[in-house]
Amino acid sequence: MTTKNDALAKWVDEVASRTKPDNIVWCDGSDAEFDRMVDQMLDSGTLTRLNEETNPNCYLHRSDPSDVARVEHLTYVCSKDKEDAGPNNNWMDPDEAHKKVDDLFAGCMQGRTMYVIPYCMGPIDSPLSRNGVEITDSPYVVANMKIMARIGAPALERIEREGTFVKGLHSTGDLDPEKRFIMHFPEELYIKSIGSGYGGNALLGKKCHALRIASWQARTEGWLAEHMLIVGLESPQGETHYIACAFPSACGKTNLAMLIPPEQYKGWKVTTVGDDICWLHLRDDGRLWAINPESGYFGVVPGTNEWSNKNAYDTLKSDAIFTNVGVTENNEPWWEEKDDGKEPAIDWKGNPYDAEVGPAAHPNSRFTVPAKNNPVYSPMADNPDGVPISAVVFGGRRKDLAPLVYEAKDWAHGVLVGASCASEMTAAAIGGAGQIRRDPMAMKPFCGYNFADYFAHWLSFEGKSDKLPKIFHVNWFRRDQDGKFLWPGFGENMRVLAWIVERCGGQRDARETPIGFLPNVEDIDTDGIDVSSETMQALLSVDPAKWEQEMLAIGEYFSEFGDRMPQALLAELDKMSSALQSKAA
Ligand code: OXD
Ligand code: MN
Repeated sequence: MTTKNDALAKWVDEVASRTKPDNIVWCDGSDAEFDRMVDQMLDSGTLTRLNEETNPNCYLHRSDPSDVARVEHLTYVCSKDKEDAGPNNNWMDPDEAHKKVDDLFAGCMQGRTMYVIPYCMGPIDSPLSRNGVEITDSPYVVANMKIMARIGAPALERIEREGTFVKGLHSTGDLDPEKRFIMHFPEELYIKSIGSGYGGNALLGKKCHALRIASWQARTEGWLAEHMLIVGLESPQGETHYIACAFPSACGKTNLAMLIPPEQYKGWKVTTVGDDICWLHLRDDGRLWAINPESGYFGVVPGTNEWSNKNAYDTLKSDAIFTNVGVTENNEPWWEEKDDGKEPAIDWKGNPYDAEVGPAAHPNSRFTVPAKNNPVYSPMADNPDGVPISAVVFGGRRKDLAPLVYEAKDWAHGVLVGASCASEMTAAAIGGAGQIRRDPMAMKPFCGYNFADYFAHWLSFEGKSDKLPKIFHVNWFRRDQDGKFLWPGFGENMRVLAWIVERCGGQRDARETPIGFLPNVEDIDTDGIDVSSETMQALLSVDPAKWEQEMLAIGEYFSEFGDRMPQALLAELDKMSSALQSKAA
């Protein structure tokens, strides 16, 4: 296979002459090709087959122990003007960045095969989808890309028809953390990633293209590329609302997207459109329509069990590539809180398991699995038009301050709510786990341009439609003084989603506070869960003094963006601060 697209053919030649692979394979995306990749990795020891009876067609990959998460400190946005990347990104001059990585790419594929993977982010027949081509020397990347995106012949046809694609060059190099870089050149629609095989660094369609490059493109073209799950909620009356939720990495997006409603909500039907990324377009009807650019899930494994998320648990029983989990004596995959009554024998590094040494599964161990395995997969995920969004929900992991749920007063206030999100960091990125950091719209690691411009872009939607989604904020992670979670989470989050949907349908009133509209305590159904009305009061409390402190911290954070910060957002912050002050007075 080769291509009729001259730019692509030329780029492949150029890369080959720099990287010097032994041979070049154009990926057709077929099942036979996937099987060939797997066989090759089984032969080389890159993969091992898991227990065929309990986990058919499932494999384990153990990564280099230094290569287990995204590397934000080695991820750069290399725009021509440093200010365009903003203080939220590491920046390097594009010429310098190209030179730096090109030197590392020189000859790096000697003795290896170079794979050319044409892919399409989004349904293959959707005008909202975008094309890309990833060149890689990793069969693990080829197999995972087949799960995560629409790859191969249909994508190449689309590229040849449309003539445009994002270029992504990847090599595992020698996995030396000192020679690891994830570089983005937004003006050239080019990504160069070397030295890592980890999903977020190496499956270039995902974070690098569908968020960093796409967010830049979205701004210039008038749409939004967001770190959001998309879930469909059909009420017992048969009305479906789609909601898009932005939570930082490893804060439960996959769980929420596949939620199983508790007994009291059995009349509701929950379906998954996406679990990580959402592209939003304003259509002529004035509504924001969303597609999920991905076709698979790259989810966090630990904590997944039959009780926390049976849908996810069932989804990954077959056809999954596990990375960095433990195994039992019986060769079944094992992870912390799997709660299946079995014991790990070998840990994620391949050593005999010893609880004293560390967990069996790495805290950021992952599964890659086709979305269609999900028992509640929404066929709308393949709809070329996407789905209309009724509510946008922001959130984070905060042990205090933020109530269980509140609703922004209007779009501009909602943008402030999103822009001021903060969260405890998790194992999804190297370094800093547990520390609170500002993570606007859960996009801190993923926005490919200056956050000040990004906030202005979000604000710009206000005047364009009066049918924009309502904006909410949730916090499933509030704790009591002993550090115990106040809210049970998982499927019980349905109780909060139901309130959100009812607010969207105008069926519920709420109490107005300086931070937004909060539920009346009795409007969140606690029937069947062990949450007392005092706990509910605590979950829905707003402490004006603490919030005033928060306003100062937000103001300080915004000041990092200097004059570029939109005045309208600062005005929203002032409005909220004054409302809090008059409440406290
Ligand atoms: C992810 C992440 O893998 O956000 O989705 O890190
Ligand atoms: Mn993510």
